[in-house]
Amino acid sequence: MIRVRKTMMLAGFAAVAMSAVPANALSIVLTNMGGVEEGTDAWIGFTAAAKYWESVLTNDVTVNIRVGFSDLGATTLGSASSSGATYTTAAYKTALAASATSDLDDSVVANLDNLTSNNYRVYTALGKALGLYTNTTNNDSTIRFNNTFAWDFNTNDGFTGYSSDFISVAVHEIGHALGWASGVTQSGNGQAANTDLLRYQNGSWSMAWGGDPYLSIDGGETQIFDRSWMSTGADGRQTSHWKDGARIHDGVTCTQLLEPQIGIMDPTGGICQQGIVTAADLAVMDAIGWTLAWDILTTPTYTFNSAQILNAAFPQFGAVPEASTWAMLIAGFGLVGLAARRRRETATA
Ligand SMILES: [Ca+2]
Ligand SMILES: [Ca+2]
Ligand SMILES: [Zn+2]
Repeated sequence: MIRVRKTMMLAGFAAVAMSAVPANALSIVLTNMGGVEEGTDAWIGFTAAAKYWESVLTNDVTVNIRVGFSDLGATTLGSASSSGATYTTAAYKTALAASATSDLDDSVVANLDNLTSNNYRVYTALGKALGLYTNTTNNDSTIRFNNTFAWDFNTNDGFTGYSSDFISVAVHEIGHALGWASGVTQSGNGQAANTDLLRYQNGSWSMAWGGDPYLSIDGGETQIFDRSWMSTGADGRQTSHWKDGARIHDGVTCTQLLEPQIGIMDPTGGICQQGIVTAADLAVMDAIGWTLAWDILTTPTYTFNSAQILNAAFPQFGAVPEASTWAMLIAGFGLVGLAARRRRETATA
């Protein structure tokens, strides 16, 4: 097991990176289960994704995530299996109110009476942010990538062949691990969890399967940034996601988006499709108990794509330098160059 610590990758450019770390900061500790050895494309991708979440969430907690590869079948890019704990809804509401720091939080807290379930389930990573979960050593989530897919690890230069965006899937799966998830199930007996306090249908708080669910921070009156439809379950998409954006996708050639995705927590990632984090993704994180590095309500058009996420963590990959420069960078930083390894990832679980 290799524990991926921030200090390892900061070695080459410590002065630049450390100046951006706030006094209070999230720390995501990645533990390799196989295929994510230090210096590999997968390690760089996972580390960049983790550093992105660390840069936007300021809660002073440590989240432990195991990462690896498995054969997840023909249609699944990645998966996150996360630990959780159940609290009385009263205790959960108290913790959420106590953690409120933003205008967005104040709006959520003002509408907590709409949440009428008896109990509420919270992933352990989110529980740490809320002060509900204090164990610091247990694993919070296990993330697996499909080892049968072709992955592209650097979207600065587009996609090589018909491949999928590794970093955006890593950001998406870590998003689930941090609590971007629903408890809505087809049986109707799903326990309200994580993002469900924001889930409404026709102005009323709802845990129903199907229909037209959306997330709201103002008691169901409006959608978050006017577009926060959710997957319904009945639409064939898992309920822990935004509503799937219309697209043309044959599973072989490049996917064609017919409308912008609501955010990185869209349920599907297409071939040759760059993932993009939006203000809506982050607003939900703020609402469920995390503290953001800035007031997201002031930046409703915020976006950050997978290339920007890679470049923020590993600036040496950002400019797509000429071949001779690549060799120098690789030697200088002791990393395996992404450019030299543009091929189907063959890591094994
Ligand atoms: Ca590429
Ligand atoms: Ca918050
Ligand atoms: Zn997902």
